[in-house]
Amino acid sequence: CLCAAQEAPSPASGPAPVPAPLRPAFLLTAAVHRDGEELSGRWTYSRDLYRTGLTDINGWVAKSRMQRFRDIDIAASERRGGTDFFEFDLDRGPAMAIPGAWNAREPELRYYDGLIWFQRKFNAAPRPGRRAFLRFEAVNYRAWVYVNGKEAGRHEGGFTPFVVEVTNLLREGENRLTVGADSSHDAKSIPTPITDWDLYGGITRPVRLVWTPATFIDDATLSLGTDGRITGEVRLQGPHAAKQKAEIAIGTLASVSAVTDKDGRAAIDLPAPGALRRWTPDQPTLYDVRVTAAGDLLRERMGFRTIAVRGKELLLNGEPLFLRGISLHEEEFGPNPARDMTAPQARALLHEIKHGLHGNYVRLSHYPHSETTLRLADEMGLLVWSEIPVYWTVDWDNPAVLRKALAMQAETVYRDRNRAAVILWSVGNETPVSGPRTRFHAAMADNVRALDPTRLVSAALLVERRSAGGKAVMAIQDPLVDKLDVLAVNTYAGWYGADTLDALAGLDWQLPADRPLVLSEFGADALAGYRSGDRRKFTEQYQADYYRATLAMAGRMPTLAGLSPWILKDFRSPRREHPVFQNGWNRKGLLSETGVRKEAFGVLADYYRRKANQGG
Ligand code: GCB
Repeated sequence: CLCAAQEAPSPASGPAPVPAPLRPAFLLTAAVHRDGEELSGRWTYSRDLYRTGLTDINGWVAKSRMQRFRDIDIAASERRGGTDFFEFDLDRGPAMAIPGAWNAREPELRYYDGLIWFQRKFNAAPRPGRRAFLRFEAVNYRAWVYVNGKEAGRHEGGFTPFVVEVTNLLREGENRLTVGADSSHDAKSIPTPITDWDLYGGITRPVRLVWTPATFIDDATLSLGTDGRITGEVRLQGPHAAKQKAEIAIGTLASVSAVTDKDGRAAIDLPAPGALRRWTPDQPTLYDVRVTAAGDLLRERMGFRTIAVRGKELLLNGEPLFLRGISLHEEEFGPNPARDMTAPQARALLHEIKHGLHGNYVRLSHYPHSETTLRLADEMGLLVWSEIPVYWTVDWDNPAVLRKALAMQAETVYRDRNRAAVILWSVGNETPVSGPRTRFHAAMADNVRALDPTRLVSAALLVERRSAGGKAVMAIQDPLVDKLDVLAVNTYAGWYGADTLDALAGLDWQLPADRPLVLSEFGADALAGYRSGDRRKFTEQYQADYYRATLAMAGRMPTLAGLSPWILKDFRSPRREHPVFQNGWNRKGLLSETGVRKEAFGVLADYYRRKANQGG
């Protein structure tokens, strides 16, 4: 939870030293497999653009009248004569489907950017000997959570889960859950308001009420190392968390036990069983992992594989790997995405990558995608690049902002480290080089390595174009490369800037020879169905020719280990307002917003089919 992050004055010289890795108080790993219920469905709401519900002017205006989270039985008050005065009534407010961004739910909320209060009533009596938690998969961007009028927790960060304990807040019968969701971003938020995607607001992913025993298994993680051992940790929480025997079974292949220390942690270490089938995109074998301790049972589905770098090669299970991928925003097919990614929608998108494009890899940009998507990547066999929205501009000099980034990163790692699909943690996207910026990213790289030494670290860097001896030279001039296992660059030559498509053949790429390179982005807009006889920008032909020229250029890069062009499908972006071609959509998709394939889709699919046949 980022709620504790305090504002501190900006020092003159870059962020403060790296704080210890931040671990959320509760993780409830594999929440979908736990005892509980989803609080999806119709939630009532009340807009609050002036933030009255949070403002208490010396107990004057808002306190008595406008604080939506108060546990007021307005109907009873009205039966008594209606003389009490409230300027809210969430029981009779309009309703919308949760999870989902409000922008897509009501036309009048399409561009609403601010605070909305949501209310959901549910029946849940306290259960003797059991603990109750609310786990939010994502509220964009800040959340205030109240149960029966009392604050249960707060969170900042629009794409990572958070858990609040509500054991002592529940009452017999009807309970009132009120959530303030604030979509506004500022110079100190991550991301800032300057992005190229829609900053959808609201309770965008599921909310789950989870029940546990008093002492319970909060987290368990396992991973296969290049030394052939499976290591990990089980973590209990509760009054009897210490000195408990934890038993871990990996399908029917192996079982092992360990005893928790005084903090409720038990380290796991066993040789990989001989019959273990390594997870690969072609054979994404997952095992049922069962952890028992203190009378609690935790179930997970896990794959086991290794990922490493050897010189300019990427190695999956010791074998060279070429990443045949594409970038993806979290937007389902359709003209009005609400970012409420359901399993069928996520499956359809990943299916296009895996079977339409012959891909084995997806860059989940520019923020952690839904847990549903990550679990499907594991199941369907798609390797994943994961990133948090440290994007373009961030307040690099501000230690409080760095702390937010590190916490967001920690929440992502703890959420997804059991997904075999995830191989890369990225620490930034297209951030202009400067001292404070590089120190900020370096702190993130150190943090993510400390949190998860089993995966690779990368960042999508800017490429510098200069002229030397009459030639155009493309080079990475970025001290951050020292912190990265895998180099990645975004390149748009032939789309932005003066280079023609024919010029791409003459670009001279000067790249470090000792490290794998991924083209993390390249792309060109095309309006689906728009064609012309010539090479005109925004036509399907131009985009297809652009792909041909860029793929040919990529073929000349000796360290190339993968591609994730920009992007699978058109996505909403308020930055893109060309009145003919864009109208609020970034058109670099290989698919239109409704899923229609553009010509370039076939170009990339052919390229990947050939690569796959060559074993890459
Ligand atoms: C980029 C950004 C991506 C944009 C894309 C574009 O480099 O990383 O977020 O959407 O370019 O379309 O310009």
